[in-house]
Amino acid sequence: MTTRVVLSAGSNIGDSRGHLQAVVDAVGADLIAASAVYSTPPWGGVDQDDFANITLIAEGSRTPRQWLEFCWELERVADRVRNERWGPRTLDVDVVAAETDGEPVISDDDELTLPHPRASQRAFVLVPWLEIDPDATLWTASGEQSVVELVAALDADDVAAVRRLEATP
Ligand code: PH2
Ligand code: MG
Ligand code: MG
Repeated sequence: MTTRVVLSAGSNIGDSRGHLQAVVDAVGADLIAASAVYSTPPWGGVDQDDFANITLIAEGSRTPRQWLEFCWELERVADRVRNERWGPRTLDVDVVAAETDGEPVISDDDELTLPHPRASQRAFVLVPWLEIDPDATLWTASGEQSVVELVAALDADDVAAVRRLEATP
């Protein structure tokens, strides 16, 4: 079995570029594509520094649950402290969506909710994703939607505020 995942990584404490590069390095041979680094205003209403964000596509033998645990391990290595919801962090790595043997994984597990329930509202996830997969689709409550359409439905100012920095972390 092969699982393809879309991962979103973000950082706004410490060496953000370094934390994002560590994610790319850890994915290693499973990496299909990594977006450029984007500078993005904080989403979610907490007053904090801008984030550096990347979106990755990876594929390998890990199950969706094992990809989640891989993300947690990367956060642990980055000394992530869990305090305020949507607050500042050294590194957050989320599984946005997964497909096992080409079939979308839909899960309402408390720890592994797939697709990520807020991905469709987040320009900082969707805009970098489109860079590496212009045909991307996401399963939402209203069915399968193209990421192009989801971005078009977001506030144009929020989309414009997601700024591409450079080709690698
Ligand atoms: N992560 C959050 C909350 N808000 N905003 C941006 N721009 N980027 C993030 O990665 C981010 C956020 C919690 O997961
Ligand atoms: Mg997150
Ligand atoms: Mg997270």
